[in-house]
Amino acid sequence: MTGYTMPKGFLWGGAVAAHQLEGAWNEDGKGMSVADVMTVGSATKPREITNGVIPGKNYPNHDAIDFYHHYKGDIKLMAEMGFKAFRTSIAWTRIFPKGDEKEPNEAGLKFYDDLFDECHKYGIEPVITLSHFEIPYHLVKEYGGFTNRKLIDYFVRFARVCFKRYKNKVKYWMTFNEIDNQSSFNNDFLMATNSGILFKNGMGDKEKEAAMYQAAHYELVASALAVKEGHKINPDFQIGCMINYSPVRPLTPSSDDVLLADKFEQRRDFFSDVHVNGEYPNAVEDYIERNGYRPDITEEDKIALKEGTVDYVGFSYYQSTTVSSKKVKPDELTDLQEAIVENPTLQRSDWGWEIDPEGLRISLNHLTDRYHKPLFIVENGLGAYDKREADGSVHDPYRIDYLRKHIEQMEKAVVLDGVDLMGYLPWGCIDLVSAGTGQMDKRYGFIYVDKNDKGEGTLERSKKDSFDWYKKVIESNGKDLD
Ligand code: P53
Repeated sequence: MTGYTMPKGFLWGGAVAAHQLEGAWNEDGKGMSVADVMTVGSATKPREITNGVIPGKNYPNHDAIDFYHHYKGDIKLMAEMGFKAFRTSIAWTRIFPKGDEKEPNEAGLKFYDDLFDECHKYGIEPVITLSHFEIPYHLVKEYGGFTNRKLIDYFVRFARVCFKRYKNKVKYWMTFNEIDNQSSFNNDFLMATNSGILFKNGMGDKEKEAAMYQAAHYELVASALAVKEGHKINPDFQIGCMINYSPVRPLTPSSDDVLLADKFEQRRDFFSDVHVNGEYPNAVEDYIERNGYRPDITEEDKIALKEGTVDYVGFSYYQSTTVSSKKVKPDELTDLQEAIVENPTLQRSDWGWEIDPEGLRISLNHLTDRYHKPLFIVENGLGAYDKREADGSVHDPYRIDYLRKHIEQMEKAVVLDGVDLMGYLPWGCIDLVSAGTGQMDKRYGFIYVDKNDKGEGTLERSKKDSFDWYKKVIESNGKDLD
């Protein structure tokens, strides 16, 4: 199949996050992060968030795929695919093990120096998320995560140290991964990973939502202050936000469904609205007011938000969202999750994620119209069960099919719709620990890693069929999609 050629300099590559692949969870001075107290789950069983590390439980992030000791070989494989960019995160707890220290941990800083050097050896541009679901556990337990204003300073200190240290090695940054996911404030996993909030049993929706808006505010201020500092440290830095974008569709053409979809989108886009515009959108400001949440927002915060707007909008795209006013009336929308229904026109993955390639083109158009900023697809992909054959090969036509259809839509958005797109970094380019379920067997990679949900395996790496396919896509700059 022939696709369109992407503009010169388009960043083809892949994406991962520190806690999902590095392992070495307590080596070289690394502290415990919130990901280190999460057990393995499954497609039907959520991960447990334990009170500290309990001996005998299976914590898949502790060892993950041991990228910490395998990164040279892994980067070499990515270079072989022709990667122009590689997105990962800096584990906050390698740099500030508890999060509130004054001085950083040199061994942690050194690891990322070496990793970034390894990328540059092959002309691969690192794309770095500062906070990707790996907030120091100490900040969660002792401070209540981002419900505490002190976290702003701790995050900004972490950001400043990274910006200064990697000033000449990293150009592309993002502050908080999928900051908008916490709009589903009843999801304990998303609240813990996004903002370091552990809700007490029996807390009601109102209390949870108020805490979410407070935490989101402090994170948005922390992000803005970091962006401002980053630009001072290196004016060439490109610092973006990162959201989990999902275009919202009304289940029917009824006005109630359409209005519900609009309201849903306003509340979901609130996070990127603030990141890009430097101020709260009216709809959400009114909503917060009306509900009596009154977060602590100072005049200085407002100035910070204005002075630290982002350079681009990074986003993950996995699926679209369909809502029905039969579930929630537009004026009664609180937890966004409650409005969602299945889209009867779409197929689902083995984990129930809807597959909607056209939704990616729609996303690119919506985001362009809303923000007038360059966009960057920093996650997209299919989590699937793979089978490694006796000879080491892995045949994954379903993954190729998924990616091909999404790339096709992305290319149409760039060429036919005029979207300004920086690059495409599919998720989990090497098999890693799933964030949502903690599984190894929910695989996204072009590179297979021999390890299962029980933690057994040799960690041996092998190329899937999708490896050679993606290599051709990159080589042809998007033209050869066969
Ligand atoms: P997993 C929820 C909804 C959308 C994206 O997810 C999400 C999540 C969290 O599970 O996470 C992003 O591994 C995230 C990655 C994550 C990836 O999507 O649950 O930024 O860390 O691994 C895929 O299949």
